[in-house]
Amino acid sequence: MAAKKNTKKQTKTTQFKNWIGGKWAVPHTRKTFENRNPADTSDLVGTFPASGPQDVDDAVVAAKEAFQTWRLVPAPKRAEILYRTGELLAERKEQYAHDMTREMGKVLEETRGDVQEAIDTAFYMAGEGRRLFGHTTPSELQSKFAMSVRMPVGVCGMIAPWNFPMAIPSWKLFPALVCGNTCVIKPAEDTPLSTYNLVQTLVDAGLPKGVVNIVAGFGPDAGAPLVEHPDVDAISFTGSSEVGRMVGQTAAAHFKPCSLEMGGKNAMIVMEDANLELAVEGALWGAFGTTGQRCTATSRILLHKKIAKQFTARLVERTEKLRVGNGLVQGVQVGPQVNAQQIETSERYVAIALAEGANLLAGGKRLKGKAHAEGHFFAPTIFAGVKPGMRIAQEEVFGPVVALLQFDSFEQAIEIANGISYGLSTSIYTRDVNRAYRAMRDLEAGITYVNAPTIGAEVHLPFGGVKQTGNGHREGGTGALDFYTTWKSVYVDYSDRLQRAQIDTGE
Ligand code: UN1
Repeated sequence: MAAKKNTKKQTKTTQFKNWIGGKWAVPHTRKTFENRNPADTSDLVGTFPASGPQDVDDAVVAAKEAFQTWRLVPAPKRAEILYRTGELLAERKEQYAHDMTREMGKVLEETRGDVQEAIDTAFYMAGEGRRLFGHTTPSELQSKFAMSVRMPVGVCGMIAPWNFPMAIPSWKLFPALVCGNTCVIKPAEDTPLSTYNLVQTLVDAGLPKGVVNIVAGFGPDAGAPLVEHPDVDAISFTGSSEVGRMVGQTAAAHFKPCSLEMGGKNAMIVMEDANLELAVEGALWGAFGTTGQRCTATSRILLHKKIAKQFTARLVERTEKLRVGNGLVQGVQVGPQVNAQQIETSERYVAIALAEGANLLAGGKRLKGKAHAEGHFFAPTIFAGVKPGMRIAQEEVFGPVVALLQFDSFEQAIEIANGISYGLSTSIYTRDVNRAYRAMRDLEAGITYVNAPTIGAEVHLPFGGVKQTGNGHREGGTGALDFYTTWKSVYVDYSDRLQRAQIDTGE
């Protein structure tokens, strides 16, 4: 990948190989899979290796070897490569956004935002190269110095999702790299090109060979061997709770640090004193932005009964006007779902909600017709009359489907918002400062927004959730550094005599 010529060839032929030890590697399996445009499935974006355990092993061997030199590169120097990566990504933003819309579907404005999130992460983590703070603290003994320092973990295995194809790999790779780790990343099978683009940029910015390796493929054949590999020292996974549970259990059996970021069923509370127009705008963006395919998507809207009717009418009216189509076309606001399986999930939940007695107010079906014939398009869908216990109010759909519920009091709203197994993002629209602060305190979630929808996290703050959304780790912010480093406590005794802690207390 280091040579630009090589890259061009890769792009033109659209046949990608694995990237291992600074070289393109044909998979041992000799198998490939296709990456197709979800807005037009006749458009083949590229073919990628369907790797197996041997490919994973090659990548881990390369990463393990590279770790011995990369860990010794001073952190500010490692950071300079990230800084340069940020600059190059900014230059390539338009091309990479275009590639991403083509493979993932979300509209160009949003894929630009996705690349921007990687740029932000690059600059933020580059800054960390001159911090990575530990602590110094007085020793209890004389002439003894005590400090704690951050050490890299080693080889980090990463399994990325398809909904933020560049941002989320950057949340994993950049902090890991600045801390001195080496990486093997398995991109999502729906959106591998954006990971290749990201790693290409790191390489062009001067990343030494073997420091980041890509093994493309499917979960059972490429993901599982990565999690199980004895020389992989930590695992970072973003995806479904179902797969996350398997990843976590496997990692636990090997006593491996493992960061899991999984589902959400994120509630927006709209109080009776809210700016309703603002809340409707927020709901549209939170529920149907990224076609509802965000872990932070607004999938439940809790309405105070005094404003429910008015809000609902306005939301339905605005939803029906949304332009759904190919994200590369100017004016389109909602792209396709990423693949056939996701659209089937949306259909399944529409059937479930109807059977549970919810009222379908908008959408509820696939979009056909000329503009939508070749892609996975689903109409933005609203259910009203939803009760807190219904499956449509409890389970993650990961599509453009939102459930409206009603409440009588602030206390009841908090109870409904918290009455789920997930705890990623939450939001409240109100002009009452006391309620806003109580919501910040009482909503059980890793993220709470006031007068904004449940989406829109910034990279320098911790990202992640409580309950079944995660297992306690955070991406973004300094939380990421905590995952990608391990603490070492160092004691330096300059007294020239044996001093015994807890014993030679000087009494
Ligand atoms: C996700 O929801 O899967 O906070 C990631 C946001 C984005 C990242 C979302 N910055 O909406």
